[in-house]
Amino acid sequence: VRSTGYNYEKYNNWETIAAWTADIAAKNPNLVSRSQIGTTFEGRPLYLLKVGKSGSNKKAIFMDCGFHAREWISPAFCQWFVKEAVTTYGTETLMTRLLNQLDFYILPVLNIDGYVYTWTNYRMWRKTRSKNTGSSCIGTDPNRNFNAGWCNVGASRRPCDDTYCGSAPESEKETKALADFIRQNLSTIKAYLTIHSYSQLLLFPYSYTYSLPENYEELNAISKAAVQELATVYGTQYTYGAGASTIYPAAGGSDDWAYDQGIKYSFTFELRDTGRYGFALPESQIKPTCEETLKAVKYIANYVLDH
Ligand code: ING
Ligand code: ZN
Repeated sequence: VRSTGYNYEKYNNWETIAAWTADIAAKNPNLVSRSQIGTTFEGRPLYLLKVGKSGSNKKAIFMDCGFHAREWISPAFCQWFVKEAVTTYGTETLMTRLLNQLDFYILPVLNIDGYVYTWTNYRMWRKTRSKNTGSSCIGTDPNRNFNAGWCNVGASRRPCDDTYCGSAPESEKETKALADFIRQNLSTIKAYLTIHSYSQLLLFPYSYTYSLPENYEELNAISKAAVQELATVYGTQYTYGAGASTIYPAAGGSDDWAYDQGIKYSFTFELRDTGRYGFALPESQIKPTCEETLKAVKYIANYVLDH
């Protein structure tokens, strides 16, 4: 099992990440395979990596990164996760167990067009880059575009706003491709993880309502343990809880939608920091952020495996 000469401690542009998806799959055929679940508005391929030892009747965990274009630490974490998987399989006990018994579906960048735009035009772009009929403003907030209390709260119906919910649920090619893939794999996907930044939070449903999910106590206990694990690495403190009360009420999020599809372990991570650098987290923090986040993700995956 090999990694590549890739630089995981820098932010990589889309061209580099796209080449990396092909390379990591080609070099680790026993653990990684690449597929394409759709294309973006501007025509870029939505690559998905399946990471795990082949086996039958495996549960799966879906994790995506790069919903919001400016949250660069998020795609960096998905890349880090896959790197750790292929380099520690067979030597690290927990990772070996996870990959033997689970498949991870990793979507390294969902909002590729937006990500490219943050590299070429405007670092603080958040939304997709799709055209809006009747407006000169561009883009929809992909995390307001899911069919979960769609546009009822904490979202805007104005195309010029950063939290524009879109013309309809799944109006974006990117969110539709993600939702279609999850619907097609609902029998195996037991957990949904979506990686954002910043604020150091571990959130779970619901965000579209103050009502609590049926397994609230369980999700709260998992979150408490996961952030405890995370803190063992560098002492980074995370807050956790249901989205609406912990951060703000917001409808149309992917974690709420996945939960309502029956995926009972559904979480949103908000990675470092708490605002000093915000979205412009320095590259020197990529490694520590990814190392600590990896601990929490592995904890959740192991829990899901046992339940
Ligand atoms: N935060 C998330 C956002 O989309 C969130 C918070 C999570 C909202 C889950 C709704 C559902 O606003 C960031 N930083 O994007
Ligand atoms: Zn975000």
